[in-house]
Amino acid sequence: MERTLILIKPDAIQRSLVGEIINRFERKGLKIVALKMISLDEAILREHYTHIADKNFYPGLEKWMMSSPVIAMCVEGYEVVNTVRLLTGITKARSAEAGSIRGDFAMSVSCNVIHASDSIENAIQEVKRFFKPDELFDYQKSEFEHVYGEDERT
Ligand code: 3AN
Repeated sequence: MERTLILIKPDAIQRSLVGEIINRFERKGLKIVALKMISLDEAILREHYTHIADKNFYPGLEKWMMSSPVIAMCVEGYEVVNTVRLLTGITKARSAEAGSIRGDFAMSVSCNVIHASDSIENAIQEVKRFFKPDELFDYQKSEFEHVYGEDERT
């Protein structure tokens, strides 16, 4: 089973959307294997956003991502990286598909409520970046018997 990283960003914290967002992932049938509130610093943000660190909007993004704590989550499921991106919606939230998290809860390109890993390779790196091994929990979720077919559960 794949694992992926989700960050619930400062706008979602300020707008009291944390429960609503976690609920979306739970209702989809995903398994939460790690969850914590953390404050980010320049170093971790520069590493996390290497691909956009040279953009003119980066200093504002960095400042904003440090403006409040964020919630970091790791969820597990069959082909979950792609599923979580679909549930997230596109970067420009006001054009994101209705029914997606950004489509339902945000209007902005910068304040777009959550981050979700965009590939399996990045998910592996990002989960390691935000969680120590002992913060990730291996356990059986009995619900999986009803969420997946037998061939999808291994
Ligand atoms: P995504 O989060 O959809 O994968 P990325 O990786 O291109 O998008 O961008 C990372 C984050 O940088 C976005 N979630 C958003 O907060 C911010 N961002 C991206 N593009 C812009 C932009 N043009 N102006 C301001 N902030 C942006």
